[in-house]
Amino acid sequence: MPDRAAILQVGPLGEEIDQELQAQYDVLRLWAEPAGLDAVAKRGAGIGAVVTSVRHGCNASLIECLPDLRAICSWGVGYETIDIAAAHARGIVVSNTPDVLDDCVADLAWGLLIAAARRTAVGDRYVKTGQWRSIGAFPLSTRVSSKRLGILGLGRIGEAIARRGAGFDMDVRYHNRRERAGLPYRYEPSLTELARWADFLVVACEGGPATRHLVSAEVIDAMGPKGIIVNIARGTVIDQAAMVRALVEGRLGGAGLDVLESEPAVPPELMAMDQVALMPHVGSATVETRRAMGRLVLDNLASFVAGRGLLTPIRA
Ligand code: 8YV
Repeated sequence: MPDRAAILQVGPLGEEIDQELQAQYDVLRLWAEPAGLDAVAKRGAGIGAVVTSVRHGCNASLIECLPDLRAICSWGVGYETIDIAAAHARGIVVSNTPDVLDDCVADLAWGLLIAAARRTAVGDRYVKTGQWRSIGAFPLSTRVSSKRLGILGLGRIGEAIARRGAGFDMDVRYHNRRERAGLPYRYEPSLTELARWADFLVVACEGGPATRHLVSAEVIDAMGPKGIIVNIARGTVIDQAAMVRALVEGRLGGAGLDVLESEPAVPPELMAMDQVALMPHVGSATVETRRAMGRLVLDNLASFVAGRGLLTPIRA
């Protein structure tokens, strides 16, 4: 039997994938190495691939410890924690797990939009704590159907969110780095103008320094006291302090947030707000999608090791 390819796994990816990696490769498990990076520095030669995730990342110092590194296979669609520039500078290819999670993340965006507008989580507590019986009718909420939906970032996930908008009879417009041809949604070159127009603004762009605080105090003010912001992307895209202030002062109507700026820390003000629906960063977290993401990491790695290249390389 030929030697198994040597790989470095930065963090655990769930029992099923971890076991499959162990069965097929000679795996150095970084998170289980008490010596950490020193162990990699000692045993790094011969390691041709890193398996990681957007949560565990792969920075320039780790890349430097691996003289024979040729590929990084990451779990998750985001890659702001991976030093792509350092990897590409050395000709190291990097893959992520696009496409397979678009539907689940888009579903959750709509779940949060409806939760913030129709107060479904609040209503659930209302019923379960007996207030339906003791107080009676639940306060009126905000209509969702046939409203104006603005999307920041019309990539694959943004498009899946936009498509669902048709089912809610919504007028959909978007803001992107650049306009995309052949789509039935109007491009709005100014994010502030998109926010002024929209009833709901869904944040679906990538994270990292390029998009930090794109949703600024000015954009938040443009949403206005009836506007609702939904974020299924990265907490860093929104100026969170400005958003919390606007919510406290009633200058923003509500928010549905799967992600926060310093997860899992939650600004205490949000905890008490019925107009804010929160989820613990679970956009892709369904059994089916997480399995598909794990499979895509394994398939990328297998394809690379077999000399056929990565299946879903990041071209940034
Ligand atoms: C994960 C994600 O839920 O793919 C991404 O970029 O953010 C999600 O799929 C997240 O990485 C879990 O920590």
